[in-house]
Amino acid sequence: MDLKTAAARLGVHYQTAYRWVREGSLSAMKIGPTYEVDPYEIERLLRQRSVPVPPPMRSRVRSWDMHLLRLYDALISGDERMARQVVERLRDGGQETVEICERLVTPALRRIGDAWAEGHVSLVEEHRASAMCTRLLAGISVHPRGRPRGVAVVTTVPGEAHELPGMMASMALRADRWQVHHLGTQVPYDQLAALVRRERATLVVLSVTHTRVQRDALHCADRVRRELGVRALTGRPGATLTDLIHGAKQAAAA
Ligand code: B12
Repeated sequence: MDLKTAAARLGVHYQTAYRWVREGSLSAMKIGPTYEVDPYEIERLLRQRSVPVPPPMRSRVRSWDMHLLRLYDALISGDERMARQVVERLRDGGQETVEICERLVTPALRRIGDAWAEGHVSLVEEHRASAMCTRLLAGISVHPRGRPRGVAVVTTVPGEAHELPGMMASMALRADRWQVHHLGTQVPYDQLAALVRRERATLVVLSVTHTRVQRDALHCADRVRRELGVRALTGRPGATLTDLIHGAKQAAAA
């Protein structure tokens, strides 16, 4: 049978069946310009797909505090290999990226901020640690397959130079199947609006870490809603990624 019929039998889109052929998970023979699939191959794949796939093993973390301490020490001493090991071991043990952010990276950054404010950590040590966190987060970011819930734009308003919370917000949304345009920090309203229109975004997320920009962020979100007719969420220090995911889901459902 041809690939179109095979796709229909398998209950998937033609493009999906075509991708499977290209990847080698569905055997097909190319005859002229078309692919021919053996009906037995369809039966084999249907049988294979009907066997439930067990969820990934997730080992229990006995003490997040211990991992936090190790990560904090690694970040402060500039030991990137150790920091990567702490984070990747947890990831390989099945911990979700959002959980690693919330229970490990965010508390470590807060601790660094407190130590910096008290004069125990220097500016360069803090800069080095932040740069390490950026790379660690990029390394554990996930992009699950599937139809996106919507298109989100993540950034901060001018005056907000803290980029890690926005990065974590983008990671959390991507892990929850949003298509994300991550714009880094400090994007002026007009340019944000142009991109939102061009990409037909359905959600704008403004991260806030520096309390001084909270009002500007709320004002910007208000303009996004009124002028662009697009939902907008603003963060605040201490707000969680779980709050964000929840708010984004509500926005998508409304
Ligand atoms: C690293 C850092 C910097 C770096 C940032 C580098 C980088 N690449 O990002 C640099 C050096 C640039 C910097 C600069 C400054 N910083 Co600074 N910085 C920090 C530090 C140590 C970590 C920042 C961070 O990532 N925190 C974010 C996480 C860890 O916490 P969070 O805010 O709760 O984030 C969560 C939520 O935001 C949520 N989230 C994200 N998006 C969204 C969206 C929605 C809708 C929702 C619901 C949730 C959500 O997810 C995050 C993760 O869980 C903090 C310490 C701290 N306590 O945060 C200080 C801190 C934020 N900085 C501070 C200060 C004072 C400054 C400066 C003014 C210093 C100066 N004199 O120049 C400047 C301001 C720059 C500016 N204009 O923005 C203060 C802020 C105090 C205040 N009242 O706001 C802090 C708290 C340090 C302190 N203890 O005093 N900083």
